[in-house]
Amino acid sequence: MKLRTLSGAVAGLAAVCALSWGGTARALEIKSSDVHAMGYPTTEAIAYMGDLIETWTNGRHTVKIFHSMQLGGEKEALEQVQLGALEMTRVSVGVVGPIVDDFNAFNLPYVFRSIEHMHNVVDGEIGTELLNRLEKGELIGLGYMDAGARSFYNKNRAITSPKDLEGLKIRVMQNPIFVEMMGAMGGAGLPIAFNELYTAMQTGVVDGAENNPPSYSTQKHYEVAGYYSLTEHLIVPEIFVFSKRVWDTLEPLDQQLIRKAAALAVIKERELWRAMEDKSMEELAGLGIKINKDVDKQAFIEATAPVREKFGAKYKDLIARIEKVEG
Ligand code: BDP
Repeated sequence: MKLRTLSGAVAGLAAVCALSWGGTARALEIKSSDVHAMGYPTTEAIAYMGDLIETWTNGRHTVKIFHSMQLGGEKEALEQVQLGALEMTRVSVGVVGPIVDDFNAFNLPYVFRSIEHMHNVVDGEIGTELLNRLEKGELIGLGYMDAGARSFYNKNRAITSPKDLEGLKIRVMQNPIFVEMMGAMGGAGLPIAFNELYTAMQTGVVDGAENNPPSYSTQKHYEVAGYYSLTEHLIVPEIFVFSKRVWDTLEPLDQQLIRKAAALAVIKERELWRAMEDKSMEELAGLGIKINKDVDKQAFIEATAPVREKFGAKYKDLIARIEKVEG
């Protein structure tokens, strides 16, 4: 939906809500967690969503953000949301696969041909279908956010082809797919929570990790892993979810308002993301980080074919549909 149409729809909805709530509807402080600090596109988009919700409900509902890993890693955050102890969280789809496994179709290396391809998939019927399936994992899927493409960084050397990963221990997100992906590429994958990663690299538990430029830069991972090679092997979107347990206690009109605010937050994050990615690359270059663009992508695509075959077997139809989407 276009931004203006959406805003118009929201204004109407807010008016209806104001008439029908009277003084009795419950007030909720929506606690939302994120591993990133304020200023990052995801946290800022949730803050924006919070402002909208607060305005539209005349302050009856508010959003409080627990940023910068105050509540720990993403696996734990998702568990808290499933239990209803936390209302909302924004996480990488990377850690959602173990809960609703269809999401693993998005977690396969090189399954998306480009960012545009990923956008077309998550913005289309496949994206909606998967968001709806989160309900069976006690979650309400509110929307996707951008996270660009993930590439390798380490303290030893530039990565040009899979053979450069041999002997390197690389941290991956907590999902078996990524461990196998690393194995297929020639390295060793160690699943470690994001909040433990800096120390893990500093103390040599791992030699490096993989992530998008904004995460690499804002977490200052370059201080302990100064070679960044643009392999772009994963295009994993982010997702923000609401606790189904809490959701089910909300008035339908409140639910609609939250969904509208979420849709606007998605648009906001995408804008912020574009700017942040450019800014991060400039910052990294300015810091003298060794950015390697000379990557044999085809060799990485070929090396990871067995991972797509093995894990993709379960979602053959879904993957065939993803392939057909343009972009
Ligand atoms: C970042 C994501 C964040 C993940 C992190 C990771 O924004 O949600 O927790 O990667 O690698 O890009 O764990």
